[in-house]
Amino acid sequence: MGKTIIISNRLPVQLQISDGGLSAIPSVGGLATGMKSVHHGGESLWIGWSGLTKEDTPKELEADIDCALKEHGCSKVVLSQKEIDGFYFGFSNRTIWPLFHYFLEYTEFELGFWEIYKAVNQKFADAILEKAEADDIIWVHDYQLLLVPQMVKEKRPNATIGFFLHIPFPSYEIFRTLPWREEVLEGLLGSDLIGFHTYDYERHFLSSVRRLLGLDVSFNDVYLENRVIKVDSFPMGIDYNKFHTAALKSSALKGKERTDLQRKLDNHKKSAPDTKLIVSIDRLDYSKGIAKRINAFEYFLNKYPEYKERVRLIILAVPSRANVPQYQLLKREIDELVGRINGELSTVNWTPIWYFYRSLPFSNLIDLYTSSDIAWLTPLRDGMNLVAKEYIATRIDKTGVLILSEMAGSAYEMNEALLINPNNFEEQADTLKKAITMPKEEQMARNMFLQNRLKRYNVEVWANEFMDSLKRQRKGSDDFVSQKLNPTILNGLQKDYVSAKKRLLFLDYDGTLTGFHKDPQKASPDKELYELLDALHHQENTTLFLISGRDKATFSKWFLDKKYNMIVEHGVWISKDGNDFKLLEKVKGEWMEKIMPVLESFVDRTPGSFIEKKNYSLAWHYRSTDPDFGEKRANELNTVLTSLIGNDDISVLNGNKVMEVKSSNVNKGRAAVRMLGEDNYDFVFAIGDDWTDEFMFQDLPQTAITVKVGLKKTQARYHVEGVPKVRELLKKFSTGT
Ligand code: GDG
Repeated sequence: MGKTIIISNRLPVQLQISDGGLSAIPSVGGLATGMKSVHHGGESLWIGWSGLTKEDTPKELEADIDCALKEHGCSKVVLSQKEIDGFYFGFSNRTIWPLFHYFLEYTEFELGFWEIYKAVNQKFADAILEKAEADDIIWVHDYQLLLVPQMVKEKRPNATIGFFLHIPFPSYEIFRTLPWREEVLEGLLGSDLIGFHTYDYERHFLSSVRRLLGLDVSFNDVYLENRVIKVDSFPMGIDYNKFHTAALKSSALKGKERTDLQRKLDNHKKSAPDTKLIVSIDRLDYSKGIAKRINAFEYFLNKYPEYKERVRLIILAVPSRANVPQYQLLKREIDELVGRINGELSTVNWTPIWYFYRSLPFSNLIDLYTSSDIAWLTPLRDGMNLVAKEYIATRIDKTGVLILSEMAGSAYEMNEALLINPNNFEEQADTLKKAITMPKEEQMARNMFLQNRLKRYNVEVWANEFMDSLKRQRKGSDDFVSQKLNPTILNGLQKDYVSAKKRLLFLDYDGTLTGFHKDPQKASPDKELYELLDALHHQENTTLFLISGRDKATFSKWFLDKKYNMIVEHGVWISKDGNDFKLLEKVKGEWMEKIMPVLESFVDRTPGSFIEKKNYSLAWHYRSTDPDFGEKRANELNTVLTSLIGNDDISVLNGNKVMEVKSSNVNKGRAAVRMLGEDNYDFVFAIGDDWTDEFMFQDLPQTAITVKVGLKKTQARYHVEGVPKVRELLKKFSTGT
């Protein structure tokens, strides 16, 4: 196994230049800590931006910077101020961030930002391509690098690539407003594994993939022509021990050993033992709901005035993205709100809100967590929210109440917290009261569960689970159920073909010889296909059958004068040597009158679907419907039909975006076996793409060469990737070269 390459917008080290000297200090952020188990020793490389623009990097320090980064297993991507403005402050934080957090009103669709975003993503991809070797594992992080997976995959189809999104993935209705939505999805689909914090983000993503790209999705697998992509949720944890141990250590410090902030908090608690401290910590970002929280606090104090002078809200807002206008406005709004409320409500002994607009050292963060009776976190939308988890981890005596927004990803795992809707002030006011008056035993009981969970599913487990899943995904694609028709096998098959005395070929049509079309009538054969079929058909000692679920009128139109042998409607009709179709199986058709109205009612209720009436079967096509809706209706129809047909001799076939009702005694397998019995064949070949072809794969003898088109589970011995590969294979047979 090769090395691991991690890619994120920022490197996990801070470069500092002072007095012409250089230092590189490891960051303490969640991601950097989480990746420790993955990024260690000489087996891993982290690629990202160093934080210094090209303009800010003194030429004479370039080599030193590379050297300092190398010591931390890092390699830099050089970005100019213009690139940072367009890529980071522009597309990442003025388009993707607001859009993915459901702030459509703040979302800017600027072509200029998009162009720079693409170019910078290419820079990151090139940096990976320069360093990556064949068996390396590549893990790309977050919304700044959505296009990188595809850019790497394009050049290195065999690379193993994972992607993790740290922010929400919005619902289809929001995502589809993005002018470059297809490119973004395709960028992500360069990955082999795509991870999200929650199942909801995962299903939103899958829904967009189906609706916008029309790709097949089965459970959490996305099927491309030549590979399968796994999509899964991996809720990110924290470094539990780090926070818990820091809290233990800080509580053991005495007098002057304690930090300044801790001593001030201690004094405050001593002077007002009944006052409850409520803390909230976030980056200053509109998604975190800080302004709403302050308003809700005022609402609470007005609704329950008895708590005036008995509670205090500490707000730590960490400066963030100050170059983006929306953040500057938010800063002003919060400054004004805090000023107004403190101005209106303060007394000689009491200021309702303590507001810090800065970043504090880790030790002070611990002081705030451990000294606060309540943590109140009200994001309007948050991918995960690690602060909620950190607060719980620092509660060494298990007391403390966490009030958490339902809109945070972490709310899914933290059911024992008091969950609130941040837009509901009434509920928040009542919840604050509940938190203030919650008995210690209840606090401890709730936190015991939370702590156990956070301890178990920590950030290291998160990173390892993602990596294990990515490795499994890579292995999985190597040993797929059927064997891939690689060049060696293909050459072997060709040899057998050439030396065979009598050959029998069964070729399915749609999805095998030609691609799908929304209107089945438009999927007519092209010139290349006719030439290929002619070549096979005219070969000596070769019996070729087109075998399809199609109706005989269409196939007569397309192929009768070509004199190819044909079996249609899954085995009901047969035509040989250009003769008219004859019944191959005795079938009843009376049931069709009863089933037709049922299908018609489904057509009425499912826009885009239609019925294809064949002589002995009825097919309900739903390829042109909304994919989610179509699947739902197909399930419904399946239930209705199976209850209707009971023990009758008819059955329902679920094909590729089509449900077909037909006589049970008819299928492609039965038809193929009948043809096989007509002569002594020593080379039998069958190829097809959907599960109606599985009957052939099952029923033909073991010696037959059976080939599935696509990557779905199959009874066939081999698989090929798609229509172009099928044609290549048949060409090899037809030319004998
Ligand atoms: C994104 C997603 C997702 C905060 N103030 C200080 C400080 N912090 C640390 C906290 C915590 C981290 O910053 C903030 O993490 P969050 O998860 O709360 O939020 P985002 O920064 O928005 O992160 C988020 C996350 O990615 C991970 O996937 O959870 O949803 O938006 O670790 O402790 N640390 C120090 N001083 C501070 O003043 N030292």
